[in-house]
Amino acid sequence: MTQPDAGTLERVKLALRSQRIETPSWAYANSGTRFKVFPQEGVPRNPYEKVADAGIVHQLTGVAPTVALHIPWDRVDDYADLAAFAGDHGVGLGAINANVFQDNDYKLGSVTNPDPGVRRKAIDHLLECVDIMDRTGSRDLKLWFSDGTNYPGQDDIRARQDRLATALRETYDRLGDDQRLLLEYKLFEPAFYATDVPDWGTAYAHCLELGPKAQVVIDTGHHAPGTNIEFIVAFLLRAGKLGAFDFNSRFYADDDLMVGSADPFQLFRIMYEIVRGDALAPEAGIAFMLDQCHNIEAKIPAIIRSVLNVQEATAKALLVDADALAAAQRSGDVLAANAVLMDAYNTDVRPLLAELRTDLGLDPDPMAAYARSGYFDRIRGERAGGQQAGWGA
Ligand code: LRH
Ligand code: MN
Repeated sequence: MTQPDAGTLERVKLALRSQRIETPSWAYANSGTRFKVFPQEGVPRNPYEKVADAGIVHQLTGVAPTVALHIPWDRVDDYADLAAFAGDHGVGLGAINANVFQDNDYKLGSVTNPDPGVRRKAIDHLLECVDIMDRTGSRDLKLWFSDGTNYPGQDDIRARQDRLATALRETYDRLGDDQRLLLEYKLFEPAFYATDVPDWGTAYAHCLELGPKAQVVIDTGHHAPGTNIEFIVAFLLRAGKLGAFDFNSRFYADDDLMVGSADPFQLFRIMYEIVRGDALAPEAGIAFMLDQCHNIEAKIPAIIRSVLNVQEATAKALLVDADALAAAQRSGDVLAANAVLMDAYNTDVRPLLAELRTDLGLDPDPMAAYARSGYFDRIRGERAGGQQAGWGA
């Protein structure tokens, strides 16, 4: 196993400098499972405090310059003011996530509901989110639908697809020239028989039908166990229909744990397809977002750790010797080809990343820097009173 030469290390560091990871406002607030959401000291009480926490994550990592919002969890009177506040904290407002999964009216579905009045209400929320994007300057409208059924016969699977397509079409046609619609799929939960957007194929087909401003979101926790997610990445990249990731990790279902914590090798394989597809740089248009909930662990350190996990997987992916790999693949040398990938994966990239942070004028160890910053003690004091923000489930 040869150590990467200086030229390779410089190439890798240069690529890592352009990495951008978007953090989710809701991961700074209380979120958990259907059994219990454990409150924590210092949790934000409003979108401004969530954005401030996103600011410290970017300040310490240098690669998390935007924060995704979720509506209505992050509804404010003045989005331009929130955007200015975010700017003061060194971050921008990112994807706008619609929420048509918590209103009582959506029991039998939102945009796919048998009741046209309920469908209208859901579509109006999606359109309201585009209005908000006009005010926050966000490019992406992210749509996840909890819509589905629990029992065979409960509703007509095809009719629900027609209703979904109608809602997506009206929303798509409302988008501005520089705006996108990102469609997220999920195998199951909260629906337990048929989910209306259950897999990448369904999302891909709807996005093809809609047009170039519609792309697929891969939430890494939304697949059946054993799914080869990097295949989906490679396929959608090749088709020009991969718009974004919701990064997290899981041992069983949609566990929403820290990305890279349950399966760092899978994250490496995913980032290798991104590197192989020349899709890491912001110009490639892929939004790398986290979508996690930190029910028992300290939230800001968990998000910092998650950003570092993505950086580490990306650095390893960038170290893959593409020429050696191509040669081994061409000659059908299975073991040699696998070894090229494993050599990169088994490289300790932490010294390289520490060096990169020093080059960027950052502390080489953001976790230690956060612990020393006194930020938690400050917010614990400042945020003692009031109602902690949460996902209100
Ligand atoms: C659904 C999901 C979706 C978000 C929500 C917080 O499971 O992944 O992306 O809206 O989590
Ligand atoms: Mn998600």
